[in-house]
Amino acid sequence: MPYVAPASSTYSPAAPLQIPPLSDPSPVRLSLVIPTYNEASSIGSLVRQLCAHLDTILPGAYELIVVDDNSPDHTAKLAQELQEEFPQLRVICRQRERGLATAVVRGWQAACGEVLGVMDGDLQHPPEIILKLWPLIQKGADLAVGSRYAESGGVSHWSLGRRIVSRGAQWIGLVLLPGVFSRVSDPLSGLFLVRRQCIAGIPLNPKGYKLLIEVLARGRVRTIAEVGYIFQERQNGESKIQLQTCLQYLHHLIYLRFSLGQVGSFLRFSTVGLSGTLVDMALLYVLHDPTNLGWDLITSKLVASEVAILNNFLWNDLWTFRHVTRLQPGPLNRLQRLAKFNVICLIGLVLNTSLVILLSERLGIHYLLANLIAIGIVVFWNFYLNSKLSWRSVEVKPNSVGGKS
Ligand SMILES: Nc1nc2c(ncn2[C@@H]2O[C@H](COP(=O)(O)OP(=O)(O)O)[C@@H](O)[C@H]2O)c(=O)[nH]1
Ligand SMILES: [Mg+2]
Repeated sequence: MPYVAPASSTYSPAAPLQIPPLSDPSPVRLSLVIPTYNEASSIGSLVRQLCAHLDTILPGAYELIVVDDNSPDHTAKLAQELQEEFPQLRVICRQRERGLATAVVRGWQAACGEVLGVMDGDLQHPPEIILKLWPLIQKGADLAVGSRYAESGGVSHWSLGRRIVSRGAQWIGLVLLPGVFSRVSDPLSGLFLVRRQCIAGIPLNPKGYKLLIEVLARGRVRTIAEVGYIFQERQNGESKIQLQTCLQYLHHLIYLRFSLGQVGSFLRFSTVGLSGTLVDMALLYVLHDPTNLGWDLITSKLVASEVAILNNFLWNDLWTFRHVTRLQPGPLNRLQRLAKFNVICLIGLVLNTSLVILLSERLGIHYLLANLIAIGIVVFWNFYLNSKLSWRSVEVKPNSVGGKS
C-alpha cells in the first residue's frame, strides 16, 4: 500500500507532552523521528540512507518525521524538498518550542506507527543500525536501544574529557535513579525504538536531551534489548550541547527523582551517607592527628572507615531500607546483608585508602581534604553496587522503576 502522509495539523505546541494511543489502523508500523537543528548538511544523506535500508525491511510501512526547530540554515525547507522523492518523509517545523527531547515527543504525537523511534539528524548514529534495531522489536522487545556501551559499541574519537563527562553523567544518574539507569547499558543514548503502547497516555516531561531516561522511568517497558553501535564523529555542523544542556540534565534527574515518589528513601540514604562521613572524618582526626593518638595514616583510615561502614549499614538496614528489610526479617538475613554490604564497602575502602594516600602523600593535599574527596568518589561505587546487591535482594516487579533507590 503506498504511503499517504497524514494532514500536517497533527502538531499542536499547546498540547501536553503525551502520546495518544493508536486510533485508526495504519499501514505504518514504524515512525522514526529525526530531531534537527542546523543539520542542512546531513539531512539529505541521512534520509536517503534510512529510506534505502527501511525499504528492504519495512517497504511501505514506515515514516520518517523530521522535527526541526526553525533552524536558521533552513534544514526544514531542505527536508520539505525531499518529500517529493520520499513521500514517507514528514516535516514538522516548530516555531515556538525548542529542545531535542520535546521535539521527539512532538514528532511521536504526530506519528502513525505502533512503534516509535528516534535517531539523530547528524549521521552520528549510523543509519544502518536500524536494520538491527527493528528485528529486536519484531522478536518482542518493548524497547530496543542502540548502545555505545554494549558489545561492539563505542565512541569514535572522543577526547578523554568528553568520555569522563559522559561516564560521570551516567554515574550521577545511577546514584539518583538506580532503578532507571541500571536497566540499560547506555541510558543516555539518543537512539532507540519503543512500542507506542508502553508510553501512550502517560504525561511526559523531558528536559533537555535525554528522552530515554524519561521513557524508562515513566513508561510501561518490560522487555528491553540492546545493540551496540559506534557513535560516529560529526562530519558537518556542530554539537548543540551547551552548559545549559548539562544543567537541564541535572534538573531532569532531580525532577524524575521527586516525581517517582522515592524521595523518602533517597533522602534517608543521603543522610546516612553524611553521618558515615562525619563518623569517618571525626575518627580519622582522633586516631591520626598528632595532637590526639597519632596513629599512622593507613591504620587510622582503615579503622575510621570500617566504623563508618558499620554505622551506615545499621542505619540503612534499620531506617533507609526498612520497607525492604521488613520482608526479610531475622538475624541470618541481616547478617547476609551485612556481609554483602561489608564486602562491597571493603573493596570501596581499598579504593578509598589508595585515593587518600595518592592525594595526600603524592599530591600534597591535606589529609582531611584528601579523605573528603576520596569518600565523595567512593560513594558512587558503594551506592551502585549496594543498590544492586545488598538491598536489591527482594523481588522487584519488572516495571518497578527506581524501586530500590
Ligand atoms: N529539533 C531540535 N533538534 C535538536 C535540538 N538540539 C539538538 N538537536 C538535534 O539532536 C541531534 C543531536 O544533537 P547534537 O547536538 O548533535 O548532540 P550530540 O551528538 O550529543 O553532540 C542532532 O540531530 C541535532 O540537530 C533542538 O533544540 N531542537
Ligand atoms: Mg550529534
